[in-house]
Amino acid sequence: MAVHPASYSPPETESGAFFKLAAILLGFTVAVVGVFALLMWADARDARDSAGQVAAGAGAPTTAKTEGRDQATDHNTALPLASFAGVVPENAAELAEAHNPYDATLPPAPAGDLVKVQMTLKDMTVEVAPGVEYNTWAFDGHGAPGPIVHVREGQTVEMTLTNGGAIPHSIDFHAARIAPNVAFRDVAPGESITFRFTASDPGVYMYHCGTKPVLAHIANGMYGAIVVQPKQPLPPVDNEYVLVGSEWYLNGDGIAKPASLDMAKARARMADWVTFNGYANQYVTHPLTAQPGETTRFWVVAAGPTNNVNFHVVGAMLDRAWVNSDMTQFQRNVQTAVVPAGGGAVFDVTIAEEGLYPFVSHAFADVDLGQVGLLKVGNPKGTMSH
Ligand SMILES: [Cu+2]
Repeated sequence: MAVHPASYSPPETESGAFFKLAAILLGFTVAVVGVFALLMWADARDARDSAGQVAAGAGAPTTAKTEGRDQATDHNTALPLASFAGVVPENAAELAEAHNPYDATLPPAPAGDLVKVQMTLKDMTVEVAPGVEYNTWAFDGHGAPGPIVHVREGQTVEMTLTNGGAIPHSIDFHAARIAPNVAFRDVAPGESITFRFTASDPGVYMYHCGTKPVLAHIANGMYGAIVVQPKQPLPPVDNEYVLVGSEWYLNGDGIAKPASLDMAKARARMADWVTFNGYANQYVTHPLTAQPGETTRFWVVAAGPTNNVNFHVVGAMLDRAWVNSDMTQFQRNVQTAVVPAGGGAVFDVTIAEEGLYPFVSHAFADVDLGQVGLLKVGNPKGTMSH
């Protein structure tokens, strides 16, 4: 019986010697690359630290105006980045039940040619997951997202933004064709801006603060949705919900004290929580509803700052999908449609059978971080098993 050694060593031959030499050279190369990588890392770290100092207004007196910026940029000096994904207090289930969900129902569009929209910016602490608090810069005391704006195609929107926060902010409507340097300019704390635009493009659009660094302002909750109802009426439906996808990057778990933005994590796309309408899993605990045989219309915006929403309803089809908010045509029977960060889309879903139908971003890392809800059709017994 032949005995097989645990590891096979070929006899030393000419090619064996060649491989040995190659291995030595390879080892040397790896060492050199390693040293270079280390130098580059140190360099990047220096660059980032000095960028942070610039953004924080180094040398400027510390005022309320700079404190907000410090919050966005200053603490992000420690590597490696720590994740607080899924970290909730022990009574999270209870807190989730007690949470008052963001009302996803599309509000009616006002009548008349002119729609006046007023929002006051406010720095406020909100919950982004059960027992997880976060310091937002919020549109109109809503936390995030800001209020749903609903207008009709052809109406004039008069937007007045009052900055009740500590640093300059602005508001950028993707539904507007307008000179951004004028309408979307920064508004100093305590001041207001008013501008008008015609809602000439139907669909669902993102609005957000466009003040630099935009990544920080959106990540801090400064976004919302505006629905522009087409002149040519859409097929009638029974329920209409607005969902704004977004993600949160925390510099702490937000349990003992509210978390703020970790800018390094936002740059690295390392979200702790990903949500529909600002709070992880809120429509799992408090499902959206429909009756069997009804059609539900979802107006979906991906606010990001960075993530798309890969919209999918488990157990159903997107019977009509106005992809990219192009309201001139729809696709039929779509399984999953991408709503790009900064984009919107409209989906009609008809469900015949009673049950619990999860709606998700089918990028499942985001489901794991909270971007999932339920459409409860009829009065099914029990809960989702997955
Ligand atoms: Cu802002």
